[in-house]
Amino acid sequence: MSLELCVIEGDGIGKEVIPAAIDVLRCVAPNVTIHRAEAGWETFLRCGTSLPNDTLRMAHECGAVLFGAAASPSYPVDGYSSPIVQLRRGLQAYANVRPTRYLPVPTAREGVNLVVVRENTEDLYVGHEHTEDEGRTGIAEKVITRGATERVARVAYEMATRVGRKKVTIVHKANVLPQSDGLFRSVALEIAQEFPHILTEELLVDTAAYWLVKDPTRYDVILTSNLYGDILSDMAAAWGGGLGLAPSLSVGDKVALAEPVHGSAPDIAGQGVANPTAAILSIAMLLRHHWGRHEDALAVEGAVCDALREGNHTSDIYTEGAISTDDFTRRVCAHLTS
Ligand code: GGG
Repeated sequence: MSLELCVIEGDGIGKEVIPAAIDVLRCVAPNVTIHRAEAGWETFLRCGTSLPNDTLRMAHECGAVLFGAAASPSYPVDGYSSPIVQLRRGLQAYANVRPTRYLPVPTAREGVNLVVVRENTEDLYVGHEHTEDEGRTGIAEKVITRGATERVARVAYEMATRVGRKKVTIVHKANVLPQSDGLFRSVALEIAQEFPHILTEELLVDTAAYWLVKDPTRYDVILTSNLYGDILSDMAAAWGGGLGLAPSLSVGDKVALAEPVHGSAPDIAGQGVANPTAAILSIAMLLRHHWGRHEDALAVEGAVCDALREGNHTSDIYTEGAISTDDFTRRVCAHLTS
């Protein structure tokens, strides 16, 4: 089968970790065809849009996308909206799967093995915001629908069933937001009934955050809405050793979008020191879940673990003895080609 991959490096360290991940992909799939496309803040400054139509078309055509990072400003810019949020919605890549598993680095916690399944297309991220009262009041609309909740819940429970996970924790704040989070809760619980072999529990998001800090090993699968999933998955990533090691895959009915959980990291961009592990492990998720190449996925994950176990690390893990993005990538590739 020929593999077609749309590659969008985006901003900042996206330009460093994505080429690294492609180098690793080529070790296991030398015939992959790469279609380059652009998106991000720099694209906006150059073209007046953060996600050109050509990019979205290419992403649709390939069906598989590797995205680096976006660097959206935290203040309103006329005509700008987040390219990654647009891309996830435009592709209807509606479930964002973010695993956190112990990796052999001193910053990771042994025994952690959880996955956050985050709804990816709605909630506050629909971006319906406005100001009133001459800018003294900011208002954002939170959208939760039955359809989007059903499909993300099915992804969570079907994945749990497929990979032999035992428990799904539904996370919401339905006691304060009964119309929106209340709908998420009731629809997720309805879907849960179709999967009686999986234990279901529910937690309010604040309690869920408390337990994620106190004992992350209590979690198996966390199913939640967009904003809570964004926050909880970054928290979880700390237990996996750090954001530099945290992969993700957004899945829909037709497409899959692999991207590291981390952002563009402007503080270290351009220095060649970014950790490519999250991007490389995102490629492994694409290999396994989208292309069905389980052996290749295992080989990539094994090579990353071997490289880390030997003590190879970038400076986000710890500074003493840290190596560059390229050197770390070479060590991973060496394990795949030896
Ligand atoms: N790779 C994920 C990523 O770029 N995260 C940062 C993020 O969510 N940015 C949103 C944006 O800048 O539009």
